[in-house]
Amino acid sequence: MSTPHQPATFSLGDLGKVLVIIPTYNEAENIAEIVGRVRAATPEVDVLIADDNSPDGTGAIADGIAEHDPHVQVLHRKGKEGLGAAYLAGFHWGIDRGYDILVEMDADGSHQPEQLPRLLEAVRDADLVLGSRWVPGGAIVNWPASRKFISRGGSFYSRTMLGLELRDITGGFRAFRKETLLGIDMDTVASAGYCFQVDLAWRAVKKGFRVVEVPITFVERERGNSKMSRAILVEALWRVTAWGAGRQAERVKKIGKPRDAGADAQSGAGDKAAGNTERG
Ligand SMILES: Nc1nc2c(ncn2[C@@H]2O[C@H](COP(=O)(O)OP(=O)(O)OP(=O)(O)O)[C@@H](O)[C@H]2O)c(=O)[nH]1
Ligand SMILES: [Mg+2]
Repeated sequence: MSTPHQPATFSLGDLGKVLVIIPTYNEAENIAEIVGRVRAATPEVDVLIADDNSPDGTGAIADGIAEHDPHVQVLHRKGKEGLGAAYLAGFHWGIDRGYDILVEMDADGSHQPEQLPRLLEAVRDADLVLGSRWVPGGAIVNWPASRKFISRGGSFYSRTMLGLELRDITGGFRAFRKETLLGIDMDTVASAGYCFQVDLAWRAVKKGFRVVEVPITFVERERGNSKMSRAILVEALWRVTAWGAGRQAERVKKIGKPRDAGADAQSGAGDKAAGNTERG
């Protein structure tokens, strides 16, 4: 790997039960390594591989890993339904089994398990922690300038349209308290690619949850194929635009009304949560 691995000195302490959910579609070349790294970096956490019946046999490899390690489980899903649907199924699976913290992590090595302790430390004092490429200390390895521009631009556009102070709103290396997921009506979240991540973070801020960002070094995948597509990008763009327009319409409606104490309290909660993002 291009970045040094840290020793496994992290201890969960009173954090509760932690589940790292890894969604997979055709990650046969990556799954064993990533699970091994998670287990080495954070031996107390459990791993759930949520596989969408990958044609390359990822599901069978995952079963083989689970057979030898009681900390690893596999959720076999019928077929490819997108990253968001796999995560929702994983969140429900984990909450039903008593997990307190649910972590999102890609299988392709872009999210480094050795940095998971940072997210887990931060979630002791937060409701949602975002691994962030765009806060001081955050970095990206092996991305062309064009890809960085799209990611930064996407976060900037979402932040502006939705009135958020978060720097990296499309990233997918995150730690949620279960109460956060239960509090944001997660089953109605827009379920494709980047929208899914934007929608989850935006809902958490709107509900007044404490959302913080911690710097991560994101490493471009070295093996296997990306599932990112132009369609996912275009969907994110139009959805964020529609959400932003809806938000502006709400604000205009509120300005037209006499002052309403309930509305003020709600916007205050959102401001407080967004302000907390500065701490990360
Ligand atoms: N279960 C499931 N997992 C998926 C699906 N689509 C993507 N994934 C997984 O989600 C994670 C992120 O997908 P990537 O293809 O790496 O997408 P990305 O990180 O946005 O794009 P790249 O930076 O180009 O790799 C990987 O672990 C994929 O295997 C899906 O439909 N179902
Ligand atoms: Mg990737």
